[in-house]
Amino acid sequence: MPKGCAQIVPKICQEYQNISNDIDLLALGRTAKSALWENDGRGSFRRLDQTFDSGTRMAAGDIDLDGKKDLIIGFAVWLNRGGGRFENAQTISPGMASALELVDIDGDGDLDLLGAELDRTTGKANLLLFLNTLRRS
Ligand SMILES: [Ca+2]
Ligand SMILES: [Ca+2]
Ligand SMILES: [Ca+2]
Repeated sequence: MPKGCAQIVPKICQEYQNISNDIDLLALGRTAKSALWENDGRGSFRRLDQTFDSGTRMAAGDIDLDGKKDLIIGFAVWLNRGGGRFENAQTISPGMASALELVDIDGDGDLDLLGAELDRTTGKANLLLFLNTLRRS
């Protein structure tokens, strides 16, 4: 688990820095919906109204380069529209991610998605690379 991450049974939580430049929590549901909890900066968290599909892995980064951090949950892309609202822009693979990383693989200035999914029939992990087409290298 990443640094600063706590366990909320039965959900996994991971740190996510979002609206007010403090550390918010994304509670990932393995079968239930995932939810975002905003840190009020005074030690309390408020659950936002919007829910997300279930997923066991997430990544955060500014995918569309608008200055607001977006989310990948599973292989679903959620663009941050501000005010705690996220738009499901794309689901790029039906698979269940076992690892996700947003990184500018091709060096063109936008974040690309590197993922891994477990192939349950072979027991091997498939490495998946999705290039962000916002900027073309
Ligand atoms: Ca963004
Ligand atoms: Ca890129
Ligand atoms: Ca690109």
